[in-house]
Amino acid sequence: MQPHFKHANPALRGRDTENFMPIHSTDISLNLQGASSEIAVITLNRPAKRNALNDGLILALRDIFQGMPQSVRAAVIHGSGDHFCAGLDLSELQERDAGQGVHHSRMWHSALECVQFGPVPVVAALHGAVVGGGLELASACHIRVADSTSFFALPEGSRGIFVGGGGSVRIPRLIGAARMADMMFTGRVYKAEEGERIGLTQYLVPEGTALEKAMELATRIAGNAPLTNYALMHALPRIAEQPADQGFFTEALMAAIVQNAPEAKERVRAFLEGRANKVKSD
Ligand code: 1HE
Repeated sequence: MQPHFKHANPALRGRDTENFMPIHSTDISLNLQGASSEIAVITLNRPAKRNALNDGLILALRDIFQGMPQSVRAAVIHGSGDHFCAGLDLSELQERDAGQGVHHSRMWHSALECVQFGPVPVVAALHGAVVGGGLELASACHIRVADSTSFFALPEGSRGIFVGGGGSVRIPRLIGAARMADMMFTGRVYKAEEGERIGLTQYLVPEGTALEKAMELATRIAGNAPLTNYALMHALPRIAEQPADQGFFTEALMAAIVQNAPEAKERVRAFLEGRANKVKSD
């Protein structure tokens, strides 16, 4: 079982966002946490079906990111029950013709683009099954924290289908095309420790603590200058795809824009005047 995150301020605990925007699925929820409602906690809430992603849930996920309240500076996504996510809801996998198949996959793409290139950085808190479309969703997040019960697989290979939620673009960028092909060819399942070793996740934590760790990280991220977070989400992945010469130039432009923000100047001044934290090794 995942622990339920409790904020220090009881007034904000479990604050519902129905006043901010409609969510057209009971299978996903959004709660704001933090003293200024700066952390969005998004819960896949379909444990009886292992949080399998049906169309309504994917569209609701897109809507949450498109309508994120202004106060939010970082988001955490996690699953209720014993698993993060069992991937595509296979009961909805109907007979589609080729054109419908393209549109269905593109619908997933647009939703997961809203996660990756949305308003705020997203930390995925993973436990249990992180498989198929569940791994595709996790791959669209910016940081992945896995507890020791997590396991990762792409069962599409054995179901006679292919990834359709952007997995073939994002997963090779994390672990390489050869490892992804192996997962799909052979049904290989990576355990939590292996997932961290090969780069699927950045943090490995004890059972039941992924959400707590993800909240800690999101709180730190929310304290960054917003323009720095924006550059990390929107400039860094593009620079990483550019030839070095263009990447250096884009970096220079982004660095100049970010350092010009009044908040950046104040943060640097605070350090020089001994008012800011030093970098510590522990
Ligand atoms: C589901 C799904 C699902 C569970 N769609 N209903 N994904 C998969 O191929 C993974 C399929 N699922 C599993 O391998 C296992 O369910 C788990 C390892 C995730 C969890 O096992 P367990 O023993 O805890 O649960 P369970 O008993 O298998 O499942 C509980 C219920 O959830 C059961 O329904 P019930 O009515 O009999 O209670 C399952 O049928 C249901 N369930 N997973 C529909 N995925 C954009 S393209 C992405 C392509 C893909 O993601 S393909 C990979 C699909």
